[in-house]
Amino acid sequence: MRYDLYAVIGREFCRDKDLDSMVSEAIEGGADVVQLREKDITVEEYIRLGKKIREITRRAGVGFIINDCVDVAAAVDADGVHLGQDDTPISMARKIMGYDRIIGISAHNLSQALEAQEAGADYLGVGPVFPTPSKDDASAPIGIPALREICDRVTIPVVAIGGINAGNAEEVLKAGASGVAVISAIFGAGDIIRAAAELKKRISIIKYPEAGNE
Ligand code: 3NM
Repeated sequence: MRYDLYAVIGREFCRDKDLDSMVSEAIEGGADVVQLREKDITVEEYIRLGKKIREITRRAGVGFIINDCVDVAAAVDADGVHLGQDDTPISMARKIMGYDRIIGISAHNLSQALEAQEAGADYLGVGPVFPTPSKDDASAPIGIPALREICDRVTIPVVAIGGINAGNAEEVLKAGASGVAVISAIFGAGDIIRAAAELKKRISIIKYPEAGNE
């Protein structure tokens, strides 16, 4: 799975548009993977939304990850689940998801990152790298040096998150992140397709300079 541009979305970030259109526009702009992140929701509703996004992502050939709920991820045939530090333990998640599906874990420091890797995570979501407007209970920003240290010390892909945009993506990727996960940089923009495309272009220039992306 490619994590280059990892779009995180939930209903709370939809303003005048519905979730389906926002996801479609992010994909049109170049999102490689979409995570559906819902907090206050019934399992039934989470599955209903998840099935719709699964259809859109499958048609587009884009990865699809469900936040927090392993059972919802399995029920909607997502490509994987993203777990927080206080969610289902990875060993239990693996039993439900199997080895063909992806398990990502949020890590906010080096010890959590090493522990998640040891426990068998497929990738890490590391952050918040910068202050974020999108998560009320976010921990303090870790900054680029701490991100770099984590990237240097783990072998699984690191997806950086928190306050990332087209203006700072370069330093994040140069610190060793495999990709950037964003909410506001894409979904807070008036033109989602354009914002995603701009960010994707920056990412591609840095990750694949030989491809002549400039
Ligand atoms: N998780 P934005 S920061 C969902 O640090 C999320 O684990 C974080 O939104 C973490 O791109 C965050 O708007 C919010 O800053 C990311």
